[in-house]
Amino acid sequence: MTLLLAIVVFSCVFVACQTAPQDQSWTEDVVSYSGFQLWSATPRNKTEREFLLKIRQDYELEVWRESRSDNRPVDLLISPDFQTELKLRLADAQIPYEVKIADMQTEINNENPNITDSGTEFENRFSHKMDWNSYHRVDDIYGYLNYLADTYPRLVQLVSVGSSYEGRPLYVVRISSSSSGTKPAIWIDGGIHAREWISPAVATYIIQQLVEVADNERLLRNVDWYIMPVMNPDGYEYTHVNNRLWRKTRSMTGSRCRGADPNRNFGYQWGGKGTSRDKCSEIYHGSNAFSEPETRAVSNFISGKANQIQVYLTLHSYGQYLLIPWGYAVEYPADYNEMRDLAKAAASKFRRYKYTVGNSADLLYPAAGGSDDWAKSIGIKYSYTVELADTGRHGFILPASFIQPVCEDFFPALEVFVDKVATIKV
Ligand code: 0X9
Ligand code: ZN
Repeated sequence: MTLLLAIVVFSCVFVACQTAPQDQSWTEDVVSYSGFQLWSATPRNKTEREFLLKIRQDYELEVWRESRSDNRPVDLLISPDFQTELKLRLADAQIPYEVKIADMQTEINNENPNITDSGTEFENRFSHKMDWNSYHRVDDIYGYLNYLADTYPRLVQLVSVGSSYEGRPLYVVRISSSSSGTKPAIWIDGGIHAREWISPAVATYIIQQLVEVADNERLLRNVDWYIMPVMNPDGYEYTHVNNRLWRKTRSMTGSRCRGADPNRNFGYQWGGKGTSRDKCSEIYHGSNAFSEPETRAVSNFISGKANQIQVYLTLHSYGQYLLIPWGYAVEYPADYNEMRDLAKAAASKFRRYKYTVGNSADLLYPAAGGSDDWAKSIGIKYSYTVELADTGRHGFILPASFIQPVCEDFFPALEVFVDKVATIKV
């Protein structure tokens, strides 16, 4: 075991730290983040920005959050091997930084309570293991979706839109109070990025609220819902079993590195800014647009319903943003102001967490091949990326105790989208 860990750490230090401890396709190792830290460094001017960029390149650091302007922090995952050296370099350059997470593995170990007991209790009572007190595996999530389809057949339809690279079903839940799908519809997806666990948790919570809470019936009256809680199930499972910080799909690339970034793989402006042709990069765009079975299946399904779907929401983390296209460059759609007004109305519903609304490339960074841009490009007028909580204290490793507050805060905002599209004739 010690030897295995040593191998894992060795492969990280000397091979591919830009991508965190990289894939070990030659064995089913578990990646340890023992000793890894999350640092937040704040450049105050161009010289400091350039210095940080140089450091990122020198040590092939993984970036959790980009700095978008002076005085905005960049979050960096730092291997224990570089910490002493980097402390000195940052001190020399007088760049302020803060250690946000002192030991990533401890943070990971404390993130998700053991779910065995509550799961069994739930299974006995409800024939499923789902709850929103912990993060669940794909089996629990799919078990819950099947339970809903069986229990509420007039309301819920479980559609398999294809299979993932590793053969898992790609499920979309259709929730409709009428048997014919002629109402305007809202699409929500989660789990494009494997490690952003809060996203499938929020997507499943929305499903639960729409289906099982009678009071929310009014949200179904004039609108149909298509909700896909886990778009990248292979990656999601991999984060539970092997590498908590995995982001991409799990497809073979013909190199030692697996997977493409599904949010660089959609067929609009594919291969543009903020993407990489390096198969080991976290933002590898794939061999061609829609090379990944997951993005292909989703795009085929949505294309077939492009006239019905009026709102496209894709759930990510972290940062607390409602991001408006375009994301491929700092460009604004002709109807940007309408899109912004609706997003602002939605954001005004949040009570606990404050979300910033704005253009994606401007607020974050340009990144082409995103699902939001693609949805907009095929005519879905209200297309947004939601970056859920938090703003960086925990980042991707958001403790499970945050699930309920984040979900409860988010759900009321959906009313704003419903009211907007309910009267549209499709
Ligand atoms: O980089 C991304 O794919 C998203 N951020 S994340 O931290 N969740 O990875 C932002 C995507 C915004 N949309 C586009 N650039 N099209
Ligand atoms: Zn994401």
